[in-house]
This record gives sequence, structure tokens and C-alpha cells, in this order.
Amino acid sequence: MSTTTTRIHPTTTALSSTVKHHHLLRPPHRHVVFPRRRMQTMAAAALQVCVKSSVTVPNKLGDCPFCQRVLLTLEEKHVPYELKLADLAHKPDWLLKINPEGKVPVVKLDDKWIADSDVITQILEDKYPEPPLTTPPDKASVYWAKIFSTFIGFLKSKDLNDGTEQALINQLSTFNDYLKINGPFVNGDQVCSVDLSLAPKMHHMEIALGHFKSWSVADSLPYVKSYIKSIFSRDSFTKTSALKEDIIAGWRPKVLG
Ligand SMILES: N[C@@H](CCC(=O)N[C@@H](CS)C(=O)NCC(=O)O)C(=O)O
Repeated sequence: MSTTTTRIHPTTTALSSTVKHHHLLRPPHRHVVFPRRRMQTMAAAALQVCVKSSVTVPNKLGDCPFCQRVLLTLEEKHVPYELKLADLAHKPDWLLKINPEGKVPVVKLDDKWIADSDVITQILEDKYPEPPLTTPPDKASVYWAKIFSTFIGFLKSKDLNDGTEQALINQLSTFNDYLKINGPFVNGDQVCSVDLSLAPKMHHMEIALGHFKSWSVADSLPYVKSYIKSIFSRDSFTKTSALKEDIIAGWRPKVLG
């Protein structure tokens, strides 16, 4: 981390709303006014983060949960960043140049473009250790990852009795029991890397299942419900959250197809 960046911990509101595009530089929407010199220093220190753009509203962040995971990590660590929005339906040449796979997120770190949210968040943890977001190995269970794939199974299912809904309920019940003892977050009182990976996926689950299946997390899972409520209401989450319409548009072809 450069000295300049360490010294300045700007409010994330000003930072996350600065959106830089590949072909045009839009003026930042400043929610907070900073002295001129301070803004310049911030701009110089900002990491470039390439993310999926919205398909429903121009110049807005899109619905990629892996991108949001990276943005949540930057927000929680108060690291300044600039967004570069990529239209994934018409992948721009600049994206393919920095990541031939054409996937996002991609972050420029030490002059190199790095892809994959697992790799990026690990580097961010090493480079910006405060506040620590590392999850102790015994709490970084594979269970949490399965919630996402189980949700997708249920979302795509066309057979009411194929067990996919019950599979999701079982996953969430296990999580509920875990949170009851270890919560409110995966690693107790402080959010950790697993929460930041899981929260965007839970958001997709809530919006997509609500829309396509009129389904919501049952009241019998109160710890999961309050987990969702508290993590979705964090500043870091509201500032990096995908639009409901984008989440629905993103899942529609997979549900209908
Ligand atoms: N394992 C990657 C997955 C990233 C990913 O699949 N991103 C999607 C957007 S949500 C993407 O770029 N899709 C474009 C494509 O696959 O061509 C990560 O964790 O960053």
C-alpha cells in the first residue's frame, strides 16, 4: 500500500460513486466535499476495478456477485477505487486485452491486471491487512459455498417435487444452526471474507427466488433472516449492491431456458 493511500481513509461514499469508463471519464458524484488536494491524492491512489455494467440502467454497476465481493472487500478496508464498467454482452476490446477470458472482476494491482475474486481478495488481504477479514480455516466451510449452487438448482427447477427446494432449506437450516452458535456473522461479531463472498449470493437468492418463485426465507430460520438483514444494511453493501432489475434480468434466461 502506498504511503499516500495509508494516510488517507476517505469515506467510501465518495469513492465508490466515482465511475470511470473505458471511453469516457464521467465527473464523480460527490456526496462528500473534500479539500482539492485531498481529492487529487485520492484519485491518484484509487485502484482500477473492472466490473460488469448494468443491463437496465446506463453507467451503473451490474449484477455480478463476484464483482460485488471485491468491491465489498475494498469498501470494508477503506481502499479507494475507480470502477471501469464492462458490457459483458458486447465485451469491449480493452477487457479482452486485460483479461483474455473476458471475465470480471479484474483489478489493477501493482501495474498488473489480476482476475478472479478468490485471487484478488487474497491479494487485497495481504496488501491491505487492516481491518483483517481473514476467516479462520475451521469457519471457512465449504457449506456456505453450497448455498449458492443449491439456490441455482432450485431456481432452475421446473418440477415442484424434485427436492431442490428442500435441498436449499436444508443448507439454510445448517447455516441457521451455525449462526445461532457462532453469529451474528460467520466469524462472530466482525464481518469476514466468507460473509463478503456469501452476501452478494444471498442477495441474488432473495431477489431471484422472490421474483420467479414467490419464495422467501422462512421465519423458522431467524438467524439466517437477521444475517441477511444486517449484512444487506451495511454501508459497504448498499453502495455496491446490484439493482433488483439487473439481478432479475440476469437470471431470466437461465430460469426460462
Ligand atoms: N471465478 C470467477 C468468476 C467470475 C465470473 O464468472 N464473472 C462473470 C460475471 S458474474 C463473467 O465475467 N462472465 C463473463 C463470461 O463468462 O464470459 C471469480 O470469482 O471472479
